[in-house]
Amino acid sequence: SSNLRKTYTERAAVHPNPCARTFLELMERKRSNLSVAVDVTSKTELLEIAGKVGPYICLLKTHIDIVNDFDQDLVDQLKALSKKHDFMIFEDRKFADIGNTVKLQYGFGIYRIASWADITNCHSVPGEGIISGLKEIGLPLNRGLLLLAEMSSAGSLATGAYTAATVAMARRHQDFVIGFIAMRGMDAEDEGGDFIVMTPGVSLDVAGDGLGQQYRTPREVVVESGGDVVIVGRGIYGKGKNVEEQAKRYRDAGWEAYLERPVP
Ligand code: BMP
Repeated sequence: SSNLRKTYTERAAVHPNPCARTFLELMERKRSNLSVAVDVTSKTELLEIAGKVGPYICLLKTHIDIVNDFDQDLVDQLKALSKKHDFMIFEDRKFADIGNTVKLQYGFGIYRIASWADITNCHSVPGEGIISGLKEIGLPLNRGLLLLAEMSSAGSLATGAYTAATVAMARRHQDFVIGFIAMRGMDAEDEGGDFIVMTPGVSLDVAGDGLGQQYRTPREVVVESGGDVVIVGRGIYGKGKNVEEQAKRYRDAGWEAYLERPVP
């Protein structure tokens, strides 16, 4: 997969998708391929962690529907932090319904995800209509979509033919699909095009969480498996952690791995 070995800057220079281009440029400018998954249930805590990790990340990943006291002000403040610290926002919504329904879920309701999230993601299980539906809302706003090609959890059914069909689907929608959630480089670039691979299940300290999550190190993900972005959650803000210290630690580990990645 030749594209995966090119630098983010080289890829940005020729990428046809504005959202992907902006993101690749941001990673190189900020020297960060770290995304932090802030899975907390209060607005104050979410904003506090976002403010602390902001200087070290390229992408803030949210699960907005777990916030007890969600309001529009939370979104406004997250947007302000993303401007202040130069990061993009990824709502990890994992849409999984028919095209018409996901369109409504993406654009409407309390969260109005498309209005603030630069990137979101969906499962490929319903078939291609899910991409077409989301695209109707997201494309006019220059948003980007990731397909879940694989998952980090034990026993995931997203393997083999399912993963291959997901990659093929992405290839047919390169105006909107900018990449994958996957555990390794997807080789989708071998036939042209460029997909950003974001990999969750990353920890420098532990192997799992007792609920099926499986962790690998940034080096395993980026150097050995060809992932582009490491997604780290509890490894950064878990019990007793110094959030800034851990964010810097994972940012450094991710970037060192990127620099170590073999070049053509
Ligand atoms: P943590 O590092 O605390 O295990 O968090 C991982 C994050 O990545 C969670 O927000 C989870 O929803 C997400 N995630 C994952 O762990 N595995 C996947 O395959 C896909 C995900 O989005």
